[in-house]
Amino acid sequence: MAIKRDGQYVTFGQHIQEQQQHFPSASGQFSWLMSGITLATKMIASYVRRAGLIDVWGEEGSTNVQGEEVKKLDIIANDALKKTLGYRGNVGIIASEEDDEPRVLQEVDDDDSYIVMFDPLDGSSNIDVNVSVGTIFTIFRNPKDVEGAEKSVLQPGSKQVAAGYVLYGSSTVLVYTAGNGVHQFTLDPQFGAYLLTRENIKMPAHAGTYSVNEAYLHRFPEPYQRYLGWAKHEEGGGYKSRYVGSLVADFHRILITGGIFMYPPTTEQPAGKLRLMYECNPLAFIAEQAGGLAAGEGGQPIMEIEPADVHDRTPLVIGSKDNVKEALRFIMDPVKV
Ligand code: AHM
Ligand code: MG
Repeated sequence: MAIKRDGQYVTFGQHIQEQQQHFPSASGQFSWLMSGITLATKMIASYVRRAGLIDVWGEEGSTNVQGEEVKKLDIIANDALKKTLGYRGNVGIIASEEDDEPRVLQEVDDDDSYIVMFDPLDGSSNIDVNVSVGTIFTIFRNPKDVEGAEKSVLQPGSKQVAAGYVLYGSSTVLVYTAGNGVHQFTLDPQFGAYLLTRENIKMPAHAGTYSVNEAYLHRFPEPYQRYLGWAKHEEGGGYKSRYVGSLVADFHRILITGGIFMYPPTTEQPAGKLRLMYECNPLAFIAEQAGGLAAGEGGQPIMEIEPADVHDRTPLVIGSKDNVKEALRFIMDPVKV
């Protein structure tokens, strides 16, 4: 049930205003920016809900900078975000998984100027088969002393001002943090508003579920193989496996019920598949705010990685604190385990 305060539902906009009292980064400018993201995701949700009725299945016919087939809905989602953010005068730079380079939206001079990065439709290969997909976003301050969009976006995840995702699942949920806990809102299709449904989410410290594309097991480095072998057998407690193949859906399950998600390095993709800036950093921020952990290569905290390019990839191990620590015992110190 949606949470009520003084008998009233709490909308996303109201919640951000309440946050401003505790957290200075959630300024009036910030809530104006966030309203652009919520508007775009409502538009995307309406397309996702009508997939099959309107012409949004299938490929658009091009490949993106990552060499991946671009789906029609990828383009629709990307355009929706760019258009709504384009009308927010405080967004200076945007970067998207679907665009080759970060772009300056407008020259912004004041102190409350932001960079928004996003994966407009994550897991889009699932759209044609009615499986959940999502939008992931992260917000940084636009540094005044750095020249050019390419350089301005290259900030470690620890500098994120806010981050979140929208999961177009059995219902549409928005999960976000601005550094003061993790909160979930559910889109009420009748009101057209995101209403607060979970506040101050805390991930269970441990759960017996892992989420990994295990078909690639033989391509993972040996310590990951040994960890998964250990976890599934009795000595590790006999984990069960859940893998949707949409990062947002897999992560959301872990956020609520606990466990671990990993996308290790593979022989084909030694840096992993997932993108640091607009996939791993936002989820890492949310995981840590909910009491979990997120690590990259060699156990390095995801949010400490210094990016070299906006489309950098990183291996990812993320989830409940004790599950991630358990996995890192294998990954970081394979000899002693
Ligand atoms: P995308 O951003 O092109 O959709 O790719 C990212 C997706 C993630 O949602 C998911 O975790 C992963 O790719 C699945 O990859 P794989 O099919 O190799 O398991
Ligand atoms: Mg993606």
